[in-house]
Amino acid sequence: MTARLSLTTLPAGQRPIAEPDRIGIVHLGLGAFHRAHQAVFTEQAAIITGETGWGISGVSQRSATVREQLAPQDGLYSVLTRGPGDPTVRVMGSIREVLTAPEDPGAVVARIADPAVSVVTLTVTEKGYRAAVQGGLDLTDPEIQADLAGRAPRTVVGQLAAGLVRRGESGAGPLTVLSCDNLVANGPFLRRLMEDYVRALPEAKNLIEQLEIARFPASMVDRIVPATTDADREEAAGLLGVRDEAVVVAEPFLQWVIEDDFAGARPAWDKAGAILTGDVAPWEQAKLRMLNATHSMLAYLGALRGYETIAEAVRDEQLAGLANELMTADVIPTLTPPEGLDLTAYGQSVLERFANPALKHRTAQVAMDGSVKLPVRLLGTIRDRLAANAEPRLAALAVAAWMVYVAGGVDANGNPLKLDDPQAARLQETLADAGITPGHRSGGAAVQRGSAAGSGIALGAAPAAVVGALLGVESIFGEDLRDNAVFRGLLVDQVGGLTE
Ligand code: CS2
Repeated sequence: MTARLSLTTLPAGQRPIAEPDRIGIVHLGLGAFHRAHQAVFTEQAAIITGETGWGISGVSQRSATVREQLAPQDGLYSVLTRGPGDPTVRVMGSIREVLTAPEDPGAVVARIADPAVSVVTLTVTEKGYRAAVQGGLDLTDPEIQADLAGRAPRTVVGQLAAGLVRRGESGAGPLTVLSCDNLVANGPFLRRLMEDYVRALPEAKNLIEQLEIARFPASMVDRIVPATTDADREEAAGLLGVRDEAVVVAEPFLQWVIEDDFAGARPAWDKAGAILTGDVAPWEQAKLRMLNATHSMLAYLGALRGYETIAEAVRDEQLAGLANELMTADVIPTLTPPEGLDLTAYGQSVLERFANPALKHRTAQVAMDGSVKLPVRLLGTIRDRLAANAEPRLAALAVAAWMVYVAGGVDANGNPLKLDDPQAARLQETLADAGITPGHRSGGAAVQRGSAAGSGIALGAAPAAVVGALLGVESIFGEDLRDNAVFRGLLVDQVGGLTE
């Protein structure tokens, strides 16, 4: 049997790895993305500078799986990079501790309060912030309420608030809280959620000033990191000569733009290629509205056509054309380009990255959590275009594709499409109330992959009824879009075009 990756079995060819002797960073949300992104920048910075104080304490917010993968490996794992040539593999040593929040919430708070820690980074996904549609904290969320009632905190805002309070009490010093999720103005957004949380605590008055010891810079992160499969683990084992249960897969490209607003010390991420800047907003808008929006569009349109991966979807010329038109016609007019970035060329590079056939990024993975992704990726563009009296047809098509995905529940070949979304129950109830039941195909022959015609999916209701039901979900669309006749008309046309 092949030995498991660890400090003792680490193959000679896999050094150097960073071998920090202290923990200086806490990371909330120890998924594949962090291991292929911020941890890689941290690793590279440590190797370049020789600094040994930036070990990472990674916090898994849900299951113990990540700890079970990493702990027996002394925190080591590898990144399997899949580009045009042969895949390459590299072992990382920056993660020094793995905590599982539900099992040991006290340890998480203690780590955030540790005076040796000066940075907390987060990748907890859109839904992990538990925000309400207006942008503030969702104080009706039962988990938020349970944290506010005083249990050992399990939510991200609860963990951060408890950690900051303890830092204030013990004089542990300032802290930078760096959100790395795909959200608009993620830093200020998180700061606002923290304020809402602290204000709702019984002892609010004394606590609000504790927030002042923290900074919440914004950041834009970019790297395509599909979920790891057993085949990836086999391949990594072949390349490494030892078995790595925690391997992550990524494309060669990686980018990190960070607002230069730190409360205290930080790793030399800039030496590892991160861009430190006074204004992240133009980068973040370009990335969310171009890359993430076309990703979602391709995920829904691709899944409806029966494509399993994003690469297959973008190799369909018609879908690639639609993604390109979304960027050029609807998105670019809403953007101010970051200095030195040609938006048209950026759009092309995004589609080329999606076409990477080695990545096998599943459409179903990108299609997840649409109710929290659409507002960030597409609805800002739609609002801006409507305000300019323009008709965002392509952005409406992407939203319509999501509607058909949710309301139809099957692809063009009759295979079920899974609705994996924090608001799944609510969406299904809304549809049921309107008499729409998912899971239909019209009787005709299975549609050929890549066919230009309608998908053959029957919604069991008129397009206007489906649009009416889903557009009424205020937590996604707000009142403004729900009541916008132009947008509604575009959606009805596009849903009609996508069905039958
Ligand atoms: C994707 C992103 O899963 C998704 O929704 O759009 O995770 C995307 O791969 C990254 O943002 C790329 O940086």
